[in-house]
Amino acid sequence: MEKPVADGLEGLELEKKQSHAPDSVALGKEKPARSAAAQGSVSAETKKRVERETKEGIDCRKADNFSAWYQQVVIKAELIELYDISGCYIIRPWAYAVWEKIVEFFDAEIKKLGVQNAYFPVFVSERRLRTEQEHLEGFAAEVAWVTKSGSSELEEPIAIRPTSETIIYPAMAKWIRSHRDLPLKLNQWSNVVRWEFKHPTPFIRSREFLWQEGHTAYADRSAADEEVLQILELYRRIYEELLAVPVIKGIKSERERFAGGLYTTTVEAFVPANGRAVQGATSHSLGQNFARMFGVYYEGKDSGEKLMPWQNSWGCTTRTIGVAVMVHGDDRGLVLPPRVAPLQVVIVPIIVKNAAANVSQVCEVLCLRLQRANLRVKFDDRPEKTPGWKFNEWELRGVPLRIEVGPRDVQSKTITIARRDTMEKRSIQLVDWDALEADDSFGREIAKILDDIQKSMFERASAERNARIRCVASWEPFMKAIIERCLALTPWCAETNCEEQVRQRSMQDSVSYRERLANEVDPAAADTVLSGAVKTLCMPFASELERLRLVDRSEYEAPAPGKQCFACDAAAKRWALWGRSY
Ligand code: 87F
Repeated sequence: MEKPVADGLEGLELEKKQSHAPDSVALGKEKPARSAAAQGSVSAETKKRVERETKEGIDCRKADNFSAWYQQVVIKAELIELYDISGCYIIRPWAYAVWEKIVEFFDAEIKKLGVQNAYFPVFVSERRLRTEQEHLEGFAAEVAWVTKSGSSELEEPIAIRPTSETIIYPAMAKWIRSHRDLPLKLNQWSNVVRWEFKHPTPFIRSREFLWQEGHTAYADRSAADEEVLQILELYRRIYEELLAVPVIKGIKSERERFAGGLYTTTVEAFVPANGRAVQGATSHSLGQNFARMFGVYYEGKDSGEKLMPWQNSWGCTTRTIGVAVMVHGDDRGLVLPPRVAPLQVVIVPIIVKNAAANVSQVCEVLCLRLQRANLRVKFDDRPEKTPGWKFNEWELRGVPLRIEVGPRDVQSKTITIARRDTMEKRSIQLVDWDALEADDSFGREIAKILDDIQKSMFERASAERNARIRCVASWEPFMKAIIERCLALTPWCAETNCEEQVRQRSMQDSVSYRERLANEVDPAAADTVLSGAVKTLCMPFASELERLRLVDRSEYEAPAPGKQCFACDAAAKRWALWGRSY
């Protein structure tokens, strides 16, 4: 029996989750606005309070206990709510809005490529699911089945889709008759269920998740191959341009590719805080394997002979959100890149009783101005919350930019802006309040700052990741890189046997390293050594090796002739990127 656990959250005081900063204020411990006004030092007082309150937000540090930190961030920033089925989470509006930004971008882009959306049933019969034994083999244990309706057993159990090849391809077989029906390009936005047994992590590994799955069929093999890469490029853009997370594009090894197809391409991300890689999204060439299994044939142009189309499939999931949280979040909570942030700017008034200046009115004008500049902005005019409480809450929730307006700002025609990514504060001089309403330079200026935040978040994440990729040519430095939670780029023979050897040997080496630490050097550090096997993340494309600048230009395509595999005696054929992954 599964116990309705909160997935490793037992240690968290969940019932206290509403009680970050706000409580001290709600309980009336402080009356900051009034006393501060009397002294004319609102901002100093506010600052002090923010510091106190911040400690009540996320109560552990990202660098000290990454998984506790992550669990707290996703809950306290209101991205997820826990659920009483292990591995299932409620996606709250704040996270769903991020997903909608990804959907909006990707959906528009695939439509430009001529892809059409459709929706297929969530259930699949056992017979259909089994049509495809080869690829199911490794996955069968993860398939969830419905066996009853009410109290009576179903005649035949039906599976809940873990992916939809077996649901979509029988329909495609009916719809594809002649070469005129090709290419056929379908996509569905849906949920899928995979009954994972590994430790669940919100967004990253959950038993139900949202995704898109694209399924396409071409007469022309090279057009199919081209699409695999076009889609992969869109996945890169989701990560790099929307989420400000750098990824590496490449092709999966034989061991890691989707078994039902010909080859798998991937975008791989990295979480510096714990040294784990994470598969971002995959785009597969299926060749004609599925067409053969599901009887997808069409009549050729000239001969009228029966031909099989070339198929692709590709998918990207709500995991994207988790990766962005892990990469950008800090000790204060979430840090959202402006392009996907549900709110890009929050305006917080510093209201001081009896002050002559009309702070609220100014805030409203600023808010309207930014709305008209198509920015996602909120004027946080809740009277029952102090400015410090609001600062704290919006920082926790990752809003990229805060605008503060106080009475002195109104007098001096300035506003204070605070960037969430760098926590940097500065004031901006405005020309005239009266002219503001008719002038859109303010909107443009804020939009420019948001662009700058987006850009610098990506640059910072890239620099952090790049510093953690090591190019190594033999076992010792390879293991050193892995133990130090880096990714390793190596010359590799590309043999499955060798990858298996590396897995096992790296596991043994980590265990003995851990034991040595525990017994001799530093017992406390032993617990922080990552366990688990090392695998190939991908064999990066030449274009990616060029971007990374880790190997000589002459070796972008492949290691120089004569180079040896870092792990065995064979000749090196490819560059491979290795790491521990989610
Ligand atoms: C789990 C249970 C049953 C992954 C599974 O990547 C089947 C599967 O086929 C399974 N987990 N896969 C591979 C999915 C391949 C492919 N499907 C379309 C994608 C992208 C979207």
